[in-house]
Order: sequence, then structure tokens, then C-alpha cells
Amino acid sequence: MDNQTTAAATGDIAHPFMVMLVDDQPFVAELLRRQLINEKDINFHYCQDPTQAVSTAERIGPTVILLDFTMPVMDGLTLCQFIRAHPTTRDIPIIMLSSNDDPVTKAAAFAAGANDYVVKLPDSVELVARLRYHSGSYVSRLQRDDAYRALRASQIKLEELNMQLLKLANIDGLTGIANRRHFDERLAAEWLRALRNRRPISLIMFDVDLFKLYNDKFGHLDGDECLKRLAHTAQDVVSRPADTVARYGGEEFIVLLPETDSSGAIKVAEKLRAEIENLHLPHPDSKVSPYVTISLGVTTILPEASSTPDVCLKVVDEALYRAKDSGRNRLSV
Ligand code: GH3
Ligand code: MG
Ligand code: MG
Ligand code: MG
Repeated sequence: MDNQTTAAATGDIAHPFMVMLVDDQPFVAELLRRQLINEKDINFHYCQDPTQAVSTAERIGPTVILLDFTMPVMDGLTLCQFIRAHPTTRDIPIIMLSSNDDPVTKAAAFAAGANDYVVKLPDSVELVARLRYHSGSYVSRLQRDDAYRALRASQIKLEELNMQLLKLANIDGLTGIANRRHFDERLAAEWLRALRNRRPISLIMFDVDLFKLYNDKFGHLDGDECLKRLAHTAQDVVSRPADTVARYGGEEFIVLLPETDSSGAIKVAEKLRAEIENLHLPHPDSKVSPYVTISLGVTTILPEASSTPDVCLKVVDEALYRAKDSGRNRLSV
């Protein structure tokens, strides 16, 4: 027939309504078909076998199901419960069709999950009004669900992108540890906290010894690999959650140790120096050691309102250069 289709309900506003009738008697289908023949936006599909109703509904996507109450193989109440229990059909509106006008039968239909109940055979105007009403509210619900899902998906995507952006802004591209920007933020925050609580802050700045010679010997790519190893080793050594290890410049790193006094910071610095030398990364052209080594500056400050974090950085930088001047592979305070 011309108004029969297999298209599924998509929630598209231009999509016609799809009425699916489940009834054991073909003449009922013929009568209904005639009642709907002039409704160009209402498609009609007849399913005689109630045991096929759920799979047919899955295939054609009805916007409303007209369900015969009395059928021999499976009665309308049972089928209604099946449709309600099935994940892809459970929200489709169901109008129960029965020749019975008894209130108890009607109540049983609603209890089984029907949305409406009409006595056979209803007047065309009333039937069309009911079919439009149920189909319309179902389609707008699908549209709302789709819109909501799309909105949530874009929100989640945006959150992911923001997280990635935040990560990229704070992480050093080569080593994957914190970058200078992140370090500066952490230092400013910890500086203020230490000022408030009158607690010490320690900084360790370290620089690879004779790294230019390492690059000259092995090439820049191996140099990069070496920097990664050093960064990860430093991160392993500095393990308290409040501590921050950052790549400060080319082959220069910095460590922030909040709530740490001078003796604590010196212990961490010495451990860093030893662990890195003990990696035994060959550096044949170094005059300091057969292996890659670092020099470290260490400083501990009790922040004062008259001072700034920059002062701290200057002091630790000077300490690092003293370590270089006094022979490298050592720390200086
Ligand atoms: P010193 O012991 O005095 O620090 O000697 P040095 O050779 O390490 O010092 P210098 O400042 O002369 O050289 C630093 C070298 O670090 C030069 C540069 O090629 C290298 N370097 C800086 N950043 C990177 C990097 O991202 N990758 C590689 N492979 N090398 C880098
Ligand atoms: Mg029947
Ligand atoms: Mg160096
Ligand atoms: Mg340097």
C-alpha cells in the first residue's frame, strides 16, 4: 500500500508519523487503513502476528502502536508488557484497542503499560487525534533526548580539551615534567603560604655538567634522551606530593620543596646528585666523571613581606654557579 514504509522514527521533525497495528483480524487493519488514507503524514504498518511485533517495531520504528486486546497466540496485555520490557521499544506509546468498554479491562491495559485505550472501532476524527497526540509527544521526546545527548557529548569533549590545554600549558614537551610556567605559579603560591605560616621554602637548581660536550659527542637526539632520563630520575627522587620538579631551561632544572629546611634540602640535593651519577650514562669527554653529572645550587628561605620569589631564584642561581666554579658534580649552598 502507498502509505506503508519501513523507515525508522528518527526524531527528524519532517518525519511522518508511523502507526503500527497489531491485530489478529485483517479486516480491522483494512478499516483502519481506510480511516488513515487521507492523512498523508501518517504511515501505517500492519502486523498480524503478535509474536513478530517487537522485532517489527525495531525494524520500522513506529511512533505509536495500536494493540489489539484479544488475540489468540499472545494477548494484548502480555504483548504490551513485552514491548515495555524491550530496551528499543519500551518508550513507544501504546494505544490498546478493544471492543470491551469495561473499566476493569481498561485499568488492566494501563497497568500493563498502555498509554491510551480506545473502543473498537473508534471514529476517524478521534482516532487520528489520538494517534497524532501520542506520536507527536513521542517524537518530541526523542528530539529532546537527541539534543540532550548531543549537548552532553559536546560538554564532555570541551572538558577533555580544556584538560589537554591545561596539561599542555604546564608540561614540558620534551621531558613531560612541569615547565617553567607551572613552576613559577607553584613558587608564587607556596611563597605566599610560607609567608603566612612563617615556614621555610627550599629551592634546588641543577644544571648538567659539560652538556655541550655530550651533545658534541653523541648528537642532539641522544642529548634529548639524556635530559629525559635526568628529568624522570629527579622526579623519582623528589617524591613528596607538594614538591615540584620542573625543567627551567635547556639543561637546567629546578626543584621546589615547600616546608623544607636547609638540612632537608641538602639531603635531597645530595641524593639527586648521587642518583644521577649512578645512572652511569657515559660521558667520555667530561673531565669531571666518566658519567653524566650535575651541579646543584641549594637555598632555603624564610619568606618576608619585603622580598619576592625572584630573590630566591637569584640566590639559588648564584649557588649553582659556585658549585660549577668549585669543580662541578657537587652542590653548593
Ligand atoms: P656547564 O657544566 O658549565 O654547564 O657546561 P655546559 O656545556 O653544560 O654549559 P653550556 O651552557 O655551555 O651548554 C649547555 C648545553 O646544553 C648547550 C646546549 O646545546 C645544550 N642544551 C640545552 N638545551 C638542550 C636540549 O633541549 N636538548 C639538547 N640535546 N641539548 C640542550
Ligand atoms: Mg483480536
Ligand atoms: Mg650545563
Ligand atoms: Mg646551562
